[in-house]
Amino acid sequence: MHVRKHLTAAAAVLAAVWIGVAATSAGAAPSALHLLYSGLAAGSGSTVGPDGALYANDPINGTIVRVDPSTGRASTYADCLPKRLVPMFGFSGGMDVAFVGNTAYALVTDGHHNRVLRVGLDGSVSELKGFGDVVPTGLAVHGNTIYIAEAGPIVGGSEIGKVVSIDANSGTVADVAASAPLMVDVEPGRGQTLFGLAQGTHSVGDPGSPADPNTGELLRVDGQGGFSVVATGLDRPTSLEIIGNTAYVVTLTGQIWVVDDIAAPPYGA
Ligand SMILES: [Ca+2]
Repeated sequence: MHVRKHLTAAAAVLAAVWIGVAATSAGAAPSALHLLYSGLAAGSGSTVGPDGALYANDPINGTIVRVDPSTGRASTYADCLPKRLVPMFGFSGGMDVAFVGNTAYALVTDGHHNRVLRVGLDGSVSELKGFGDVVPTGLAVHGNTIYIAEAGPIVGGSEIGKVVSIDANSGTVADVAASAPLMVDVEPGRGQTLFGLAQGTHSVGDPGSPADPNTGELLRVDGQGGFSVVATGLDRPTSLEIIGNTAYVVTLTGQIWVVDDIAAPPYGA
């Protein structure tokens, strides 16, 4: 009941919450993409829980599904969330999920209002940061730094997305890496590494519609204001999680894909 109350209270907003990751193995080149799970009606938002499992939000079924990151074995964690009214409309009302301690929070991006809201543990809501025409789509917190993925304004038919940082104390915004087509999420990896998820190119003019199939990319922030490519050919990815040196990509179509060995030592140091 306690969880249910918080899920409902937080479902109308977007909050900045990031969960720490555990370290596992090192490696050289990234592995080929492989499928972990395909049982969601749709995927929008995910996190790593306090138990080290993946928690993926299914906005069509109104559920949060727990998926074992090693075996792909899945179970329903919560089934009390509001369901998305327009099932395949990728961003409007697109929910995310996060944990604060052992409590789950369901989050909704209000991308077209271009702002990031913070939900207090008491359910209070405050505006953390307002933006111009950039459409914040994903975020991660690392220490006092908040990383935001921005879908970006449409230029020549495609969103020109980027990753920015916000200092949580001063509110100062700085560019981290640009540009990539329709950025939808950002996650820190091992060490100083930082990764972004680009949904891909966009032949439909409506900025609320998903990217073209199989044009998504997993990108690594290169430390020089740009990105390097880790994996391509992702089908409309919506959110990214990283556990150790492995990336988990949730797609709009409800699948979870895995890329192992996304970075090599010295991990951005
Ligand atoms: Ca994420």
